[in-house]
Amino acid sequence: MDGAGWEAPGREGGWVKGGWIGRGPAGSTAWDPRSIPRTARGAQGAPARREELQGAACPLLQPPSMASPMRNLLTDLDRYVQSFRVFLERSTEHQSMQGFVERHLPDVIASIGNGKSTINVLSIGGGAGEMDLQILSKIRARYPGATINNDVIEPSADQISKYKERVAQASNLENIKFAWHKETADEYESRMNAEKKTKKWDFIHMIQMLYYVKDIPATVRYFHSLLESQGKLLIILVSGKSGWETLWKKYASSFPLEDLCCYVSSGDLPRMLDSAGLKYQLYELPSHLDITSCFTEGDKDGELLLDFLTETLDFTKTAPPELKRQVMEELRKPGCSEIRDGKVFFNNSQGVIVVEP
Ligand code: SAH
Ligand code: HSM
Repeated sequence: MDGAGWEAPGREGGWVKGGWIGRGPAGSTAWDPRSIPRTARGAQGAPARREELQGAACPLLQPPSMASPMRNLLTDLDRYVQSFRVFLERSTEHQSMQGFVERHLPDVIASIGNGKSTINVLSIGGGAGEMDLQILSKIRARYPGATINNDVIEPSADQISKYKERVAQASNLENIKFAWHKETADEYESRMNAEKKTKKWDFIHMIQMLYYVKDIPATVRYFHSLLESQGKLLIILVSGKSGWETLWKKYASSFPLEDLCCYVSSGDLPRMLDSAGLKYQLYELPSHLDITSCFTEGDKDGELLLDFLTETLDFTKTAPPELKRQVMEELRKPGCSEIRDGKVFFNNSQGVIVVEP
């Protein structure tokens, strides 16, 4: 992967970057799920331990004896979804992904359904289905005669209901059967184990959701094991070159992770996948997020964006003033953002990882 820059508006590109990156060493040794326990990366880029992330070492937190009022954003899934929607409105996230779907997905899915009359697709954390439907339309186009089963694992009832509305309004979904499961990725795995099922899939995707599982390597390994012999696993995460990396490397230990989320970027995946001997391709997608409203006191959308950036429920009202001051200052710096025409554009570049069966 080269050091793809990110594109603020007005620069020459929209979506531009992609390319073959690497493969795991053939026959390399066993995967150690403990190697990167659900983690943020430490200051030197090494995985940090959960205890370190949760505050012991952080000078900005109150002493352990004083309970912090900060709660993880996922403790209120409705507010999480609300903040995600504002994030989508102010960012080019889905547009960047759409560029990938147009330019690269046809090659990725070129052989997943060869010789099959039914193609099984599993979406983990499918949200309101915007990206899912784009992916399905490419699979539909490549395999016009096949029936497609699309199963969605998604814990938010609100997201599922938006997804269903979108499907009801779409006109190009012939022969695609949808099934929604209101559960997390971990719950899906437990349910399958309890039912002693190992249903296989031709295409599995996890778009911007791996932050929310308990054990990232074990989750990737589990879902990879469900791939059919020609299947593919697509993972999208924030890029290791994004503003997220800068912000979270410095402040992950100050944010309330509460065992509900962690920081991981596409930059963490190669080590994990290499140690499992898996082959993969990486693509870098430039994207930005307009965070100007975060700097206007009392701006509701700005507050929701700050929640999303810090994974903290009501960050503005619950963060200690010194932490808030530092985070606001950090968000304007070049490691996180670019200031153009009086607006602050946070570097929201993403990494796409396509794992071979
Ligand atoms: N893939 C969609 C949504 C990404 S937002 C898109 O890119 O637009 C992350 C999604 O993951 C949310 O819809 C959230 O409800 C869901 N989610 C949160 N925790 C999860 C978990 N443990 N397992 C599966 N999905 C989860
Ligand atoms: N920590 C959430 C990062 C993200 N999710 C970006 C979607 N886009």
